[in-house]
Amino acid sequence: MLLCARAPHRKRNLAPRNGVNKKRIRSVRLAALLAIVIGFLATAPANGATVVFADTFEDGSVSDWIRSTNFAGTSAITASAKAHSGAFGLETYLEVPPPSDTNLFVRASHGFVAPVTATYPLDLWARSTICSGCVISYDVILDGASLARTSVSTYQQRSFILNGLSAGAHTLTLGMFTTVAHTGHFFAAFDDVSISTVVAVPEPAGYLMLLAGLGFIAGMARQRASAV
Ligand SMILES: [Ca+2]
Repeated sequence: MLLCARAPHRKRNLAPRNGVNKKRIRSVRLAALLAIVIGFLATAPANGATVVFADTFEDGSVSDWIRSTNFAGTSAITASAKAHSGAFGLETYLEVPPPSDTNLFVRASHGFVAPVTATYPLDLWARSTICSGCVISYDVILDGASLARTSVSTYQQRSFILNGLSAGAHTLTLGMFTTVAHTGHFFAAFDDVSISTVVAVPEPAGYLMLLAGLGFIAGMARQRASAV
């Protein structure tokens, strides 16, 4: 009798419970979707990187770069086939210095404007050349301050973080430096130079919300699968 009396009661409450469960499922599903949307918005960069200055030298010209040197003989800056990518790279070189000349440089400079005071990554590829009995390096200089003086005979990728670069005009200088080089063609070469703004770093909380939302969705999928 007890079972018979309770059975209809269960049936009467079953529909409302399912209704509550459906509402709960819808609420959880909505919360999960909101978490995913908020997480996505929080993880998406607020703004993409903006290129402040770039040169691949693929126009075959370096006429927009300014040469400077302390060598009295033959020197040049040119778009040459010494490229990391494409057909052209920037080459700075001098020819046949006398043994008595030391600390020679040939440089190419280019101005750029930082739109705001901020941190700017500077990326480029660079190499110097082999020198027997002497040293040849490539120079990377910003506003007259050395960022790198490196001797390497194959192209290498370099990245510099220009911290707190003030808004306004600046000068990037690339070039070769040599000590006691003589009787040869001495160069440093560069390619794919770029200065850009920093891409916004996603907030960790955004990733957590995104993962939470995905977790909810996965959980719901498992529940539905087990219910079937
Ligand atoms: Ca190139």
